[in-house]
Amino acid sequence: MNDSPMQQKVLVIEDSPTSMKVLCHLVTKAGLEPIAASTLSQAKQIFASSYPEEYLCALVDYNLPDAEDGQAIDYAIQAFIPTVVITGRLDERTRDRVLSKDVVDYIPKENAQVYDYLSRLLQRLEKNKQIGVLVVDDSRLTRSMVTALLRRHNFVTYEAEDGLEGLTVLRQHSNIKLVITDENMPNMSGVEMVAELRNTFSKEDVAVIGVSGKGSSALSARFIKSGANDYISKPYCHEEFFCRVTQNIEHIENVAAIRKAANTDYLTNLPNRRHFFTRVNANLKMAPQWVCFAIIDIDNFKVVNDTYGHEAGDHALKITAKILSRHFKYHYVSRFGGEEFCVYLSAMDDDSATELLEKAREEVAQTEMRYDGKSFKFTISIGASAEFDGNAEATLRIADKNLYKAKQSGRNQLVFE
Ligand code: GH3
Ligand code: MG
Repeated sequence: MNDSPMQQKVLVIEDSPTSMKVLCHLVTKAGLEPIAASTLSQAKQIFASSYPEEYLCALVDYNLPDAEDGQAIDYAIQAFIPTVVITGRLDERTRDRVLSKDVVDYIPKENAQVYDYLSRLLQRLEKNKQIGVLVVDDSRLTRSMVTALLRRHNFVTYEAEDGLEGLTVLRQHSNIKLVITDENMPNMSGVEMVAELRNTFSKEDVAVIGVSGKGSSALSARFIKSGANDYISKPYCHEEFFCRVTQNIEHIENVAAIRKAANTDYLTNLPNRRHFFTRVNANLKMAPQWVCFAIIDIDNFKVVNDTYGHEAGDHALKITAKILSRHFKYHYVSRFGGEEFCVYLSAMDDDSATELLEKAREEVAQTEMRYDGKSFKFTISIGASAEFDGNAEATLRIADKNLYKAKQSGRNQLVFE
């Protein structure tokens, strides 16, 4: 595993002060710590007093005063640091020489765009530490070659020697987001494995890249038709391999981000009403013995907005959401809209639910909200109901009536009947 939390530093070996400044700025912007060296010997000195595990990667200039022909690159690679080469030289010979080494990537100092590319690459290397990639191939040599390539980009790697073992490993590790598979293997082929895993994992949850031999376009199509996201033909160059890997990982991440945005309330980060019901309905399918819905509404919230401003109101909503999340961490809590929240409780009883709801109410009432140098307090009213006959909407209507009663009887109270 290569997901050490220590990997926060980036070794920058660069002799041009201007480039060094830009690179260090990019590294800092990515939330990482740049360690600067302007010569190879300085880099060696720095390195002698630290551990390779502390480094996320190294950004290395091809040409340095004491290493004019890429020797610093070899040094960084031998020190087991993922190495990104930065160079002003654009000739074909230099490019081929750099790419023949075990580098992560090669970035010519052509224009400002390349710095944007580098900035994304740094973020990618950081994110990859959390992403598992499974390599399925019956050849041990191929497996170790591919996993070595992936580890160079900080991925967490897993191996399986046929489709059956691939399925087992995939089910054991939820961090696996990409499977790279060969076709011809004993017990279960690559195509069979893809078809099988699609019964459980969608294309948006786990991407699959099928590897097909030279000239076998029929196999590429079979992979895609059986549920693979992509394919790559042998022999492939490392650059193409990483382009495909990154593209597929980014697709998975983009879908996950869209899903999260669609399910989350933008202000409080709580699940929204739609997502709340998706989760509640999934839980109700398991036919729990006892369930309760509670609607929580902030008292006189209009006064908070009118007195302290809308932004202070937003801040108070976020704090309230945090308090509720903490109290109901083993249950489902959501922002229904405005200053109204809803909680779904199950596997409890009336007494323990009352105690839990009362504690949340008390904590909100006692919390001093601070915003922009001002400080204020407010309370919440709660209407709850555990009368459930299979229709959640009906239970919510009773909870809402109870909330109305709580408001009528002076607010800052729970009505649960
Ligand atoms: P009650 O105790 O009867 O619930 O009184 P209330 O003032 O809380 O209720 P009312 O429905 O009169 O007002 C709700 C206020 O909540 C008005 C609205 O501007 C405010 N509000 C709703 N959503 C937001 C939000 O996202 N941010 C802020 N700052 N205020 C919001
Ligand atoms: Mg209110």
